[in-house]
Amino acid sequence: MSLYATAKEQYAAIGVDTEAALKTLDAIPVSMHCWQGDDLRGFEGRDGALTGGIQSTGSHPGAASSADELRAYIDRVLAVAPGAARINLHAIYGDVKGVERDQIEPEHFAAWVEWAKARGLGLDFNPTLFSHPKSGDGLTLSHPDAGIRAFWIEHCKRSRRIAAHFADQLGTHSVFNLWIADGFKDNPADALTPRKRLAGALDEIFAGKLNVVDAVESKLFGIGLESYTVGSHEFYLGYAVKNGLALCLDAGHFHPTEVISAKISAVSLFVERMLLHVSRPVRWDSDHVIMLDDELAAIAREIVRGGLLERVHIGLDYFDGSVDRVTAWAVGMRNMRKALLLALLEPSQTLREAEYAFDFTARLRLTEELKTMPWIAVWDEYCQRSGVPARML
Ligand code: RNT
Ligand code: ZN
Repeated sequence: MSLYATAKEQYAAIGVDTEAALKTLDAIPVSMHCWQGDDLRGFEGRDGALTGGIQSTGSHPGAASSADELRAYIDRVLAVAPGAARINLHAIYGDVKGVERDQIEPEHFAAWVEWAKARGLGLDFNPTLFSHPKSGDGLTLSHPDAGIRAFWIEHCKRSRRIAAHFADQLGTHSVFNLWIADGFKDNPADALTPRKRLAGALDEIFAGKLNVVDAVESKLFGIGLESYTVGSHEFYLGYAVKNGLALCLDAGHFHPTEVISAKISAVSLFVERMLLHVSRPVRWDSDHVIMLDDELAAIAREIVRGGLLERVHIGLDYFDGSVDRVTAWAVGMRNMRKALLLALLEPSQTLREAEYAFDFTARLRLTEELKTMPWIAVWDEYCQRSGVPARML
């Protein structure tokens, strides 16, 4: 008997249908962030450091220096990452050499659309409000200068229209996710006014219905912006609930002992859609490559247990320049899918029944035994059926 056949029997014995799990698993879209491939430099041809309180560290050779090269890298990742994928772009990744951010148009992304079409991939989109002279004060959409705010509002509106263009062209939804770094290094004298300005700017950006999934992403702090973040979690949770937007939860954007897996069920009661930026913070929002660790498993479990696969958009967000970039992506994509597989192989009904009956002993026993069930045989079978290597040794 094959390892898979044995595993299938063992799972069947605890009420889990591995075939059904694999069918569901394969269809879950995971949106891969394009920016792991070039350390978030983009193709504007702008010399200068990455700003906005984020950092890519490491000097492993091979950062992509053109969109063609980046796409070639992504093709290599998709060849080893099983399951439905999407690609998540930032505005700086178009053919935008010398193009100001308040001038970007769908045509600057034509090559991405052609490439995505040929592969049946969906595209998601983010405006880029960092690494730019007009973000130099640490404020963009909440800047006191109306001219600076207007520049960024225009950039965001255009970005949102580009996302809608992707949806129209590719026949699948497009997530438009807005994150800004706005904040102060030291304690603000007025924490309220920048938030009012941000809310006003968002009202302009999100005015008018477009064929996009609108999402907003909060943050706790950034480097050099440690004391105050305009777009905090409470700010965006409130804004998303009030305006019917999706809320983006980034795994690195909370206090070190807070985890987004613990927030998913609560948020699901109040917003229709969520976007996840699955990342791995090490002591801070360091954006390490995601590992198959407890939190990754917990994130996947909460989505599956909550029946939220249709309402939670899973995206990755990390950038490690210290290792081979294609490998970094592939490891993360495969880990996300492994975590989802683990979640789908849970005998969820049995666990729930034990809990509903206050039989926490049975819940504990089963939870622990599940950890050493032969899930890897199911993974291997899945990879084989998907035509990708089971192991990347
Ligand atoms: C930064 C946010 C944001 C970015 C990307 C590049 O802390 O997580 O999502 O990482 O938009
Ligand atoms: Zn993020």
